[in-house]
Amino acid sequence: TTDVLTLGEAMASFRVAGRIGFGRPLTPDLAGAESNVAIGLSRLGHSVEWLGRVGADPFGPEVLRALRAEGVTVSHTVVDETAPTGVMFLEQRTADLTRVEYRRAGSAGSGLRIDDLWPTAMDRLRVLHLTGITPALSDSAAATVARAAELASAAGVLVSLDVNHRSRLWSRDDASATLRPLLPHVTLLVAGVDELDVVADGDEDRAVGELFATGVQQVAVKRGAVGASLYTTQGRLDAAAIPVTPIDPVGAGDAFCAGLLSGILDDLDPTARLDRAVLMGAWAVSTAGDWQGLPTRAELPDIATHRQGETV
Ligand code: KDG
Repeated sequence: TTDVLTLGEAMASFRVAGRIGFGRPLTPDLAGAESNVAIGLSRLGHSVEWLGRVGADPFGPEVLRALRAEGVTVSHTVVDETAPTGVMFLEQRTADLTRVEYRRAGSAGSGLRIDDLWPTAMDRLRVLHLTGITPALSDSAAATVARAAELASAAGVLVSLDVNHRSRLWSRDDASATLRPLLPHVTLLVAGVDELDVVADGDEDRAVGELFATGVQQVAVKRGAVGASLYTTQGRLDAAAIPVTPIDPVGAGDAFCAGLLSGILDDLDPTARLDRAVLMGAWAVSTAGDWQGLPTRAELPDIATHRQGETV
């Protein structure tokens, strides 16, 4: 059985150290917020399926190969013969500043549609993980996210939504108008501290109260290098970030989500759940790539227990 289903667009990403320029080497790799979460969960030992569409170009099979190699199920993924796999470019300007350029309008991934959900998709599932990126891709992708959320909540599956606002894809107002109607189906809401206003109004306390009033049961707030908070019906918990040397923060939020969901799947209490999320975030920040440096379950605690420069 599959514990977690996630859906979205997985892309080929091309990274450059420094600025993009002719003659500068680009390194191709797999990117995509939902596929990053899927890999994070798989490395922690959970069974996870990713659903999406890729093109029949050199990138599509490579995306699927990378996911399979990470133990992620891709058996319902559609290969679209008529549209290209989405592509993105990442300029790593400094250790903690990365600029992104997308080429994903009209991509295969953005063609995700309700028919791609199969009738038994929610059966025996424990978690459906969604992000605010997928609904930004197209009307059909937004409709698919909405339908998946409805089907999952009706089936008693925990629905997690990471707001993941991408200003290069849509405005805050558009994101608000599309994401707020999903909230009655959402169990766990994850947001950066500056993203809460996409889904609720007022300061943090009020926003969290508003989210709980829609039926959300857990709210995780990411504060980058400061740490994170988890609000549950038992109140607010704070965790400091683990001090690490930043190498590449891209993917930290996805790793955080994977840690939180892993804690939920393992029935950890809220404190231990938040700790696992923070550990995962620290791994992502202090290793290169979106997901490449994520830990196995056995390695997970090492990031908090080593001394600087220590060889383990
Ligand atoms: O969270 C990391 C993602 O930003 C990256 O992998 C690509 O999904 C992506 C996006 O849309 O920015």
